[in-house]
Amino acid sequence: MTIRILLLGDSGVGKTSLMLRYTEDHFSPNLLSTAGVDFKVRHLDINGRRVRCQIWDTAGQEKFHVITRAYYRGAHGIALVYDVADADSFKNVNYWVANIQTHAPAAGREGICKVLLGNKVDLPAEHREVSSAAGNEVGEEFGVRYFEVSAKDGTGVQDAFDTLAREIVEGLEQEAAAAAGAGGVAAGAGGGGGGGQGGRAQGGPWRGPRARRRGCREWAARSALLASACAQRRRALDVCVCGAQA
Ligand SMILES: Nc1nc2c(ncn2[C@@H]2O[C@H](COP(=O)(O)OP(=O)(O)O)[C@@H](O)[C@H]2O)c(=O)[nH]1
Ligand SMILES: [Mg+2]
Repeated sequence: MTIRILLLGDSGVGKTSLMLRYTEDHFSPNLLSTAGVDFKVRHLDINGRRVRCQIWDTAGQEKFHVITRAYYRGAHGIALVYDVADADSFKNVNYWVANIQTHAPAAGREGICKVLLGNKVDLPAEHREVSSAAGNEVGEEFGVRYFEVSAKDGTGVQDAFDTLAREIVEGLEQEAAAAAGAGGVAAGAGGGGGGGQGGRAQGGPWRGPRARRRGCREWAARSALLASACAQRRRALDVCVCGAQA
């Protein structure tokens, strides 16, 4: 199974650093611009299931507040980041939540799992501009869990992303189980429709050159759709168009 988690938040809050800490367990104080890096992967074992967890980074476009639909496509979760030593980045959490509401595809908008991360807690107390209590409060306001993290020394990073990944996987499993429960009805009633979708996904355009060009992104969105359509069929399709095993 592949899940896709997006990083979101103001420029400079440490999104790229968090991605590198979680996927490669290192920190570089002199990160160059992230242009060119789409995502990095960490493999997880959740409830006995192998999960390929993609952490997607912005490519600097957040600087100009131009995160649009394309970035949200196929996302299962969002890690919304601010810098505890930068009050403006904390105020902008509201902006990013609104951005999700505006640009995330309607189907994912409500269901998408989110966590709020207050980064750079390694900094000395005198640099801190946002208290833990304020972070918690905003987390509660938006109904998301709040974590204090540091990409620099690693504090809380694994816990935060692991928690988000688990929430996503368990949500998908529940959806799949619910769909499987109603599967007989759906398959029977859907008949040609359901079968047609499966056939297309197995042998049709999703494996052809066009699908290959679209890559994993499209597949992730597709796989989320299929999860709710038919759990069994989805298992059979858990091979990505790029050849990677989900
Ligand atoms: N002290 C400290 N600095 C950090 C931390 N995370 C990132 N930084 C620094 O903050 C700056 C911006 O980080 P970056 O990951 O590029 O932020 P992005 O623009 O959100 O991707 C860089 O100078 C990082 O070295 C952290 O946890 N602690
Ligand atoms: Mg960056």
